Amino acid sequence: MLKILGKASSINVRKVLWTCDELDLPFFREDWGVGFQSTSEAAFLAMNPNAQVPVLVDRAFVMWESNAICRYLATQYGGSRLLPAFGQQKALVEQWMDWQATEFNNAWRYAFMALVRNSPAHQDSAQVGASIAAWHRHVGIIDQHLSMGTDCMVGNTFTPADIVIGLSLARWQAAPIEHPIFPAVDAYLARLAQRPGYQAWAANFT
Ligand SMILES: N[C@@H](CCC(=O)N[C@@H](CS)C(=O)NCC(=O)O)C(=O)O
Repeated sequence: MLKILGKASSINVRKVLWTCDELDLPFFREDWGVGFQSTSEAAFLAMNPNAQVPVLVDRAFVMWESNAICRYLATQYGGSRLLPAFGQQKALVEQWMDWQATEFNNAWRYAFMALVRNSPAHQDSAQVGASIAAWHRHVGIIDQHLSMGTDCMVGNTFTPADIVIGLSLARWQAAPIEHPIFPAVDAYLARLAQRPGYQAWAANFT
């Protein structure tokens, strides 16, 4: 059975858990990480030298980086169920997933750490304000994209891009900030909320 290492409170771990649910893949999740009592730090670092979760263990195969894990699972176990077979559509899925991991994530990190995690290291109000503005700007990019009339991030078929962007949008929606109105994003989140995977891994977390 697949083993997923990392706390379910981690948004990056939840990408992998939701992907498993979409593919009906049984998995075992364990709260592993540096400092976690039941593991040796050396053993964990041997699996992921970045000391971060998630880590996927698929028999003898070990990998890290949440979005890459989602793509691996879809390719290895999903056939064309989650990842489109057509090259250009698959490329667009990868485009949005890379954008989520780099541009979108970096936009909201400071504000999230300040306002939700109450991190003492993230209390510069100018940086909080800039991060909130960048957060909204990135959500606006998604809103504009979806307002062109697709149900999902790439066409009308649910893909791993919807998992990683859906989780990020759920975090934005739950954040204790004023939210500009983004009708296409609201409608998209309402569609995602129909899915058991969203209900399990996005709806009840910050
Ligand atoms: N780019 C990595 C980022 C992973 C990451 O930042 N993980 C956080 C949790 S969301 C982490 O492991 N933090 C240290 C810890 O929890 O011990 C990925 O997407 O997998």
